[in-house]
Amino acid sequence: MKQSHLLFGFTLLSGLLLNSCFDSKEKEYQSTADIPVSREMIAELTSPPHVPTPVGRRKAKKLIVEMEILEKEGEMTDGVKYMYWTFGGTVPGSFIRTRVGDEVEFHLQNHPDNKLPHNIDMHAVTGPGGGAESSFVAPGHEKTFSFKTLNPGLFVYHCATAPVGMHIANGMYGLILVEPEGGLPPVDKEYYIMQGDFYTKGANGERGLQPFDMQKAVDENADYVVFNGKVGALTGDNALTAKVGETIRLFVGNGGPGLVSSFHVIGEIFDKVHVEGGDLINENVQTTLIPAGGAAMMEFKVDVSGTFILVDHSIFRAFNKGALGMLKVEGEENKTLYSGEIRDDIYLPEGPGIQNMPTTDEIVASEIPAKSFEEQMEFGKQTYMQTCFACHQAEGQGIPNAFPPLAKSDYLNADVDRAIGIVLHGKTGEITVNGNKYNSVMTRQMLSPDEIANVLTYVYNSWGNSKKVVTKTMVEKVKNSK
Ligand code: HEC
Ligand SMILES: [Cu+2]
Repeated sequence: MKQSHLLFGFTLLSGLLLNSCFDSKEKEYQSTADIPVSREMIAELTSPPHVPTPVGRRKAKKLIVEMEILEKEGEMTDGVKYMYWTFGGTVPGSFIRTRVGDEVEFHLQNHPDNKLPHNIDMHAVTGPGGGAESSFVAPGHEKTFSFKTLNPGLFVYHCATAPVGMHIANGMYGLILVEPEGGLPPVDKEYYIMQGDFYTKGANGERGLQPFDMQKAVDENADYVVFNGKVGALTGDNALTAKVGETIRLFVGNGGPGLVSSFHVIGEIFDKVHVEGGDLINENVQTTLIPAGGAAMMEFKVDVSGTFILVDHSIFRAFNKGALGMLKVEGEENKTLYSGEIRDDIYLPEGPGIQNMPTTDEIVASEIPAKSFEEQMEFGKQTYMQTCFACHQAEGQGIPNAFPPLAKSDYLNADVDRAIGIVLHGKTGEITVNGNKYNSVMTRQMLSPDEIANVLTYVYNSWGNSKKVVTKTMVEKVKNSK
């Protein structure tokens, strides 16, 4: 059938019968610009990490999008507030899901309580400024414009009001998906993630309402690099979830404004990546690059249970600036695919071959026991710098969301025997230290009772802690009580 026939039939009847006829014939259009739209539909918008229902086999429609801009205070991390500028009240902004050929009627509303004018530039738009020129809207006003989605793919949208960098840095970005005709192949779970870098007057972790720092932004010297607008948006109770055997699709964008993301999921391999959000599919990818103002779609099947950590593999951003999320996969373990630790052996290249790791009972202090408090402190500090430092840091300050502080730790100071037990046996499960929750793993430390007594004495007598002295006898008592 020719295009003119289709259009003719459509205007005459637009009935079910003809709609199903379009299903098979739409591909015959010369260009996506010619795809006709049938009926109107209000777009479903979702806040991250959720995405709207897939388009499936629906026809191209006139799709009404109503997006409200809200300037509102939020929390960057514990105790740190930030004035976010948002599309739809969240960072990133509401997810918009369209299909190729849709005619999007976009209503951009600037809430009357907002202080500034804004607009929107959608990378899915073919037209001047991606819509920015037609959508510049003052507080208390609404602007309407429309566009046709010509190219399938995953696209970034953002505010483009001067100073553009500042509007983006404050959280004004999101994703708009244009599905191909017939929709993307179905998967079990879909999630929406967007990275962004934030620049605050105070250093990372400095409390209070933090204003935007223009100079740091110009220097691309970010204090926070985060997924979904804040530290911890995708960790702990907010973690993404899945079940073993499911296929996951991630829609990942990067709002920037400054930094490029090396997106990686620790312990997973992307079966498929829609490179840069377009049609090109790369397979079996470890880390995919997401440019500022760009996006990518990844698909992978989760075969093994456990917690998988999402990071920007510019790794200090993950562990020190917040670019860390979690995907918790529930289900059966699969020992064939991943055994877990099988054995922990001592490796001595010049020794008598492989032996089993001694239990703490068999560990004998290599050094002469400390005779005084000063010696305990000295030896304890050595052990601390060799053993504990990597996680709990030089001044016992820990690392937010990963390693709890030992400095002024209410948890530590409340119970000496419990602290001894943690160093003896390790610790996992949720604990609260100074009001913050941690749910991680501290492995068993291979230390003698003397060394444990010294290191804990050092910890208790440093950084504002309760100045307890821990003796070898106390350590042995805890050890034998189990
Ligand atoms: C590999 C990283 C790592 C190392 C090394 C490590 N810890 Fe921990 N530690 C942790 C984690 C993670 C937790 C929290 C565990 C949880 O969430 O259940 C923790 C918790 C603790 C706690 C209780 C919580 C608090 O902040 O008071 C104490 C006490 C502690 N560690 C002491 C030590 C000492 C002393 C050493 C060195 C002998 C040490 N740790 C070495 C990671 C580590
Ligand atoms: Cu703006």
